[in-house]
Amino acid sequence: MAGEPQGDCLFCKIVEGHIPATIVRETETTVAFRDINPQAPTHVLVIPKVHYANAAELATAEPTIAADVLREAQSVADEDKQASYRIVFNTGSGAGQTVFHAHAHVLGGRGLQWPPG
Ligand code: DGP
Repeated sequence: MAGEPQGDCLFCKIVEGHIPATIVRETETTVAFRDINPQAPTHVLVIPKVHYANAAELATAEPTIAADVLREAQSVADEDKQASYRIVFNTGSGAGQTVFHAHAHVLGGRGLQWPPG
């Protein structure tokens, strides 16, 4: 059920500590950890501890936690001393989403092209 831990979800397993990750920040509602396949010097994933398939579902069900994710993205950038950064929410497999637990990519530390690929 949405909002509940999913046994087959990789990011739920990271939240529960069953899969190791390089955690950079943790709050009551979120975890931030370095992406296993970094695309920039700063590439951190900020996830809600609760399971929703994507950012829109999270924002609809838990708007306060969705705001927590955005606030944590800024904190990650601050900790990595990135004055400029990009937040990406891939939504749907056609957009490159591979893990269906809402997550913000926080990217910084290099020039970022626009439009993104
Ligand atoms: P997306 O493609 O938007 O669903 O992003 C999923 C990201 O998750 C992708 O950039 C790679 C990252 N990732 C996948 N598996 C792991 C893992 O086991 N550990 C960590 N730290 N990141 C992972």
